[in-house]
Amino acid sequence: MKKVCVMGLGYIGLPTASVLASNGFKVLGVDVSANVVDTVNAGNIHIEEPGLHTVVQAAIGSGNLRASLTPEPSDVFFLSVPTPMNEEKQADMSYVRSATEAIVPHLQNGNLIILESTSPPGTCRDLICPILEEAGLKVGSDVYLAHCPERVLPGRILKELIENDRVIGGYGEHCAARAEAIYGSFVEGEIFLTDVTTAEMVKVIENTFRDVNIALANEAAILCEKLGINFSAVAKLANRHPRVNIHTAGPGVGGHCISVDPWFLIEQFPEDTDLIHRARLRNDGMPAHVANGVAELVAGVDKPKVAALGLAFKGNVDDMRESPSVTVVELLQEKGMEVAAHDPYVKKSTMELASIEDCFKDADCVVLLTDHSDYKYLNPNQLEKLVRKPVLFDTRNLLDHNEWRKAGFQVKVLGSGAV
Ligand code: SAJ
Repeated sequence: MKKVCVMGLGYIGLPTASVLASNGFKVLGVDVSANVVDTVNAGNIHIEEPGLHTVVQAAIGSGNLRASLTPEPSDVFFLSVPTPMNEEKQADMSYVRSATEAIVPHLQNGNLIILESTSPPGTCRDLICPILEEAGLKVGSDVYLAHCPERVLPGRILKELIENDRVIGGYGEHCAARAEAIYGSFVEGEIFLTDVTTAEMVKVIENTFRDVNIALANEAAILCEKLGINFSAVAKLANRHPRVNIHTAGPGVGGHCISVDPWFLIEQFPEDTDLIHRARLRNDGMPAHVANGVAELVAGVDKPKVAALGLAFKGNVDDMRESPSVTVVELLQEKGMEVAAHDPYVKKSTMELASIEDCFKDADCVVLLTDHSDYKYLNPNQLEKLVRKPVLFDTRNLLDHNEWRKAGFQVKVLGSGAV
């Protein structure tokens, strides 16, 4: 099993393809975008991820990695395509479907197909298997099918791809064991074998666990605001209990995973997902809570200007997918406020980006939305001279509030009842 074809060269596919190439596999990376294919073939990358450029460059240089618009016959096919959500909060499985259909003409006896994309439980059994069987391929004897959901954290992808434990679900025993042979060649974490639908559910419930727990933190933060106490102090003390782990409150949950995957379960089982659904709504309601907080801080100001710090969905990444920071900015604009947004990581954005000086200049309120570490190094004494009104709303509890207060800022923190 030396020849590998990776369908989809995004956040997961490209790192996986290059790690496989650096472990001696002959890898063809396939993407529907000619721009992505050309970029990768030139040894460059189209996404921001620490260390990835070097690994891709080395993989292309070694001749083990090539990119193309079309698949070719291989021993193993990885499906690492997006599984986004449409406007109706339904899983859009069209990329998985078209990637499967694209490999069908190239499949040969003994080939292994591995679905890496996070997918609604039942995808391998009810979507991929029928496509393969319709093409006359018996799964489990002619070809093998497995699901090995990715679990990496953006910003640490290359490290986690190797170090994390992996769950491999097989469509029958042979399938999982074959996939284990591939992952075993580069994964240093433990590998656990199970059936395909269990593996699908494991991944979706991992991210749902996180979403529900973040919703609990956000709900507790709102209660603390009403009680006039500080959520971070409550969480810190509660977390001294050996079996309690209160998550961090913030302006909402973004990214392509945690804010999306719980909907897969809600869509499939609307009658049985009250808790998951409520948690989703709580997290989706946080941008409005933040926007209302800003509106209170600028009440009475004529044509207020807001300095928004951070557009990415979380700190130290350039990814704006489903970012609550973007939703906050849009809500502030809808309320008639002028917003100057800054982000040190985001390079391409549909939203206009301001330099840090232009962002702060004449602002009536500074709202920190994304927890980029860079913002800890801002000097409030200098910034106080740029703004019109020294008001800070820290929605991530990131900054040194004493320093900002000393510089003359009025400070509000999400989850804290005291301004
Ligand atoms: N967030 C909070 N409070 C917290 C933790 C996170 O508000 O206590 C927010 C973040 O700011 C962000 C969102 O939640 O907007 C999600 O951030 P994250 O760091 O929890 O998750 P992702 O989307 O970057 O990556 C997750 C990871 N899952 C977990 O940590 C359980 C990763 O391991 C998965 O592989 C990835 O989703 C995925 O692809 O599913």
